[in-house]
Amino acid sequence: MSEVVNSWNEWDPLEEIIVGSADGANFEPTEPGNRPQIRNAAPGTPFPTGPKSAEQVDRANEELAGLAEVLRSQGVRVRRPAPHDFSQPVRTPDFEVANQYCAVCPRDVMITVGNEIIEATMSRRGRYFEFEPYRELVYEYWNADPRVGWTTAPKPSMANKMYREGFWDWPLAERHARMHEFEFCITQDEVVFDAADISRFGRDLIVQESMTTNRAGIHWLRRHLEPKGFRIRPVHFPLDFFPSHIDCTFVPLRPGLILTNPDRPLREGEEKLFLANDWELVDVPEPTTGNDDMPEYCQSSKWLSMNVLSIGPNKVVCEEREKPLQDLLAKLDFEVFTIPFRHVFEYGGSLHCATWDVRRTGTREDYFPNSDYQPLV
Ligand code: DAV
Repeated sequence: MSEVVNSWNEWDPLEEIIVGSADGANFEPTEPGNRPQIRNAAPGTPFPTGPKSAEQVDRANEELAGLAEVLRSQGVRVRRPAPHDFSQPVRTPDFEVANQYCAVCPRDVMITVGNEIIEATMSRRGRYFEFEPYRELVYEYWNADPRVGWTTAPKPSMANKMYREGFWDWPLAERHARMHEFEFCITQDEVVFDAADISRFGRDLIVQESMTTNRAGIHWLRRHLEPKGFRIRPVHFPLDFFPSHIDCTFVPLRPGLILTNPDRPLREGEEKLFLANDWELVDVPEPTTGNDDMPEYCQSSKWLSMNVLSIGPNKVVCEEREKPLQDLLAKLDFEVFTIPFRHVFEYGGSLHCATWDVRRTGTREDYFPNSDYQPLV
């Protein structure tokens, strides 16, 4: 029997995946790690709190069901998170937050690394317990196959001292001056990472330093995964002043091909590893919708356009309005499936974010044979 949990990269033929759900979703709370803002609203306009409206939830759920449908039509087994009441507050000895967020973006929380499921530490208070809607599935996989590994990364305190709250008020000039320091709203004292800052390439995990993943988080990943034969390679995108999650910036689609974001080049020198191993970096076209025209509660950038999902090394799902990107993908020999997905944007992501793949056909390959890597031990 093949492994119940088996996914080594972002592009191998997809067999089983979790598609998020907007049921019970709430507005993300304002907290030291997050300052959500209504787009184009007057400064100081408060961001809504509490549950999202039934219409908002239904519209997103309809699009998520559309994604599930396309995946099923391609022979993929689709699973969904368990219902969860995100209007519950969270109170720990270190913090209190009035409500939680949603289960639309499992990608941010859960990651499959080969035959192991890892639950990320998370970086925001409203998402502290976001693993809960996935636990039933995790138990199912874990019970079904003794080869399934299951790790929960250490929970950070998320106390005030974990955050640098001044970050949100830095003027642009200061951001620019600090852009090479990679210091954002979280400090370096505790282990912090969101799963979506990681991109899987077989033996290698490419991890972005960001507002949601710090150097201690990357160090924990190294200590945990290097003994299992993985290499953890941090990357940086200095022109992204609010980096969070790598999948709108650097998106591998098959061996040798990575979609890149023309506004967010890699730190100088970091491209060498990819070029030396025959990876082509291809800039995506300008998104069809500018930042000012994104949905009003959406906290992500226009680059959700490139948040595509691979069904296999020659099949991708792309948002229906992103015609220029669809054309590029077709030119690169992909079969492109298109679906509407814009009502999902206000829940933190697009097609890749809203999923968590647990099984793809394939094994662990070395896509970077040409590199020197110094493990910690
Ligand atoms: O570019 O706004 C959004 C990714 C959210 N999961 C961006 C990143």
